Amino acid sequence: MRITVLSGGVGGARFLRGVRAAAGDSTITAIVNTGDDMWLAGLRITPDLDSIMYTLAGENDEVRGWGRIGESERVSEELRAYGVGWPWFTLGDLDLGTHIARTSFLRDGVPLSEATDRITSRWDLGAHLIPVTDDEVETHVVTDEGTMHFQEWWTKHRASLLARSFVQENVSTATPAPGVLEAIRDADVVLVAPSNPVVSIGTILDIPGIRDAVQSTAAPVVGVSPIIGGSVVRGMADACLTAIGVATTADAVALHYGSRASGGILDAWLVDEADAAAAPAIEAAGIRASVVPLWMRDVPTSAALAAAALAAGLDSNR
Ligand code: FO1
Repeated sequence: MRITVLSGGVGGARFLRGVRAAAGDSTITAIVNTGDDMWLAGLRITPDLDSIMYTLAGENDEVRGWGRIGESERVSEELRAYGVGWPWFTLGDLDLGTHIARTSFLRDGVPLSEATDRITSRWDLGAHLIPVTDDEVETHVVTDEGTMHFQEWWTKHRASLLARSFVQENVSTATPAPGVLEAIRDADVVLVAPSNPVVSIGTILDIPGIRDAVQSTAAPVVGVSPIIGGSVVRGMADACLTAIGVATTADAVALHYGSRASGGILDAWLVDEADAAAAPAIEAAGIRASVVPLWMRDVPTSAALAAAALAAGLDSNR
C-alpha cells in the first residue's frame, strides 16, 4: 500500500513513527512543511524535516521535543560570543552537522528535496521525506509589535504576541517539489498528521497545486485531530487557530479543513474519546468521524493510532 502523509514537525514525527510501525511493507511518503525554515548563521535550518528525520532515525531528543539526543552546545556558545545567530535559538553541535551538510549541498545548487534525500539516506528511515516545495516559502507572523519570522514568534516569544495573521513569503510563485503531487495523486491513502492546522498543514495546502491534488486524489483522505478535549496536544496551535478565527476544538478543525464533498480535503477525521460528543457535527459536515484514543505516548500507542487512521481510510466510502 502507498501511504502519503502531510506532516509538520514534532506531532507529525511521532505520528509517522506510528505509521511506520503499523504499515508493514507499505511505502510511506511524508510531504513535510517548510514554512518554519530559515537562514540563520549562514545556514539553512529546516526544523520540521529535521524533527521527522531525527525521530525516525531514533536520534531525536524525546524530552525536549526537537534536536538530537546526546547533544552539546559548544559551537552555539561561540556563536553567541560573536553575536551570530539568535541567542534564544540553540543550534546544537550535532544538529549543526546537519545544517552544514544541507547548506553545503544547497550552495552546490542542489535543490532542498535532493539535499534532503542525501541527508536522510544516512539512516534507514522507512519513509521518504519530501519538502512540500524546493522554494523558500517562509511563514511570517504579523503582530502589533511588528512582523517577524515564525521561528522568532514561536521560540523567542512562545507565541505570546497576538498573531494578527500569517504570511507565506513568495507562496504565489512556489511550486510543489518533485514527487509531491504524484505522492498525493497515486497514494492508496492520504493521512493528515495531527500537526498544527495553520502553520504546518495549512502552509502545505497553500503551496499552489497541493490543495487541488488532495481534493482530487482517488485515495481516501483521513485526518487526525491535533486537539484533544479542547486542548492542543503540544505546541501552541491554539494561538494559531485563534488568529484565523477557528475554535480550538476537534470538530472546528475538521470543519476548517472541510469535507471533500464540500470542496474541502477530508473524507474521515479521528477524534479522541474525550471528543466523542463532536462526532455527530463532524458527520453532519460530510466527514466520517472515528472515535479512538489519540494520545501518542510511545510507539505502540502511535502505531495503534496510525492503524485506526488507515482503517478509517479503507472504510471511507470513496
Ligand atoms: N525550539 C525552541 O523552543 N528553542 C530552540 O532553541 C530551538 C532550536 C531549534 C534548532 C533547530 C531546530 O530544527 C528546531 C529548533 N527548535 C527550537 C524547535 C523549532 O522551533 C520547532 O521544531 C518548530 O519549528 C516548531 O514546530
